[in-house]
Amino acid sequence: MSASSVPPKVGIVMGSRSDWDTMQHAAQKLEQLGVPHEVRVVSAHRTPDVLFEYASSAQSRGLRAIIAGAGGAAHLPGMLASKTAVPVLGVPVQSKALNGMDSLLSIVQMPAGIPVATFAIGNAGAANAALFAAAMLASDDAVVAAALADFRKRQTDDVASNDDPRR
Ligand code: RP5
Repeated sequence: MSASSVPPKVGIVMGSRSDWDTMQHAAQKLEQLGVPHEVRVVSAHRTPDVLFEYASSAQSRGLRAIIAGAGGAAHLPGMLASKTAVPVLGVPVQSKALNGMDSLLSIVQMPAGIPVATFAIGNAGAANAALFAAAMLASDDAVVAAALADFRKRQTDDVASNDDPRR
């Protein structure tokens, strides 16, 4: 059974379609690791009712983590976290005006009480949020644990087999 034909365990949401260039790196990683996931555009300020519905149904739909990417005044991850107990992993999207520093600070600086795990700005953050979500699932999913271990081994082998930068 493919990862996309079973109920999603991870939700990938983003504030705008324009965030997909970044957030596709999270989707690709989950795909590679065989983690069932879904992808949605959910805007905190343009579709607040959709945000509330998404967050309030996340746990009962079986989501174990939500990866939320947004740029600029990036309140999406914090707002999601305020409405669900499902862990929210925030990805600051690189903005044009401030290179993503605005996104980073507005996601990472959550007041005490509602945590959002915050990752690096841009593509690396999106990829790492997916790897982190997989690691959360791996504690009780042997298939995901094996896929993650295999990914890390291949990454290590790749460096070891190409260790002369002149080649
Ligand atoms: C945020 O505003 C989105 O997350 C996006 O990064 C940013 C710009 O959105 P668009 O104007 O490109 O739709 O809500």
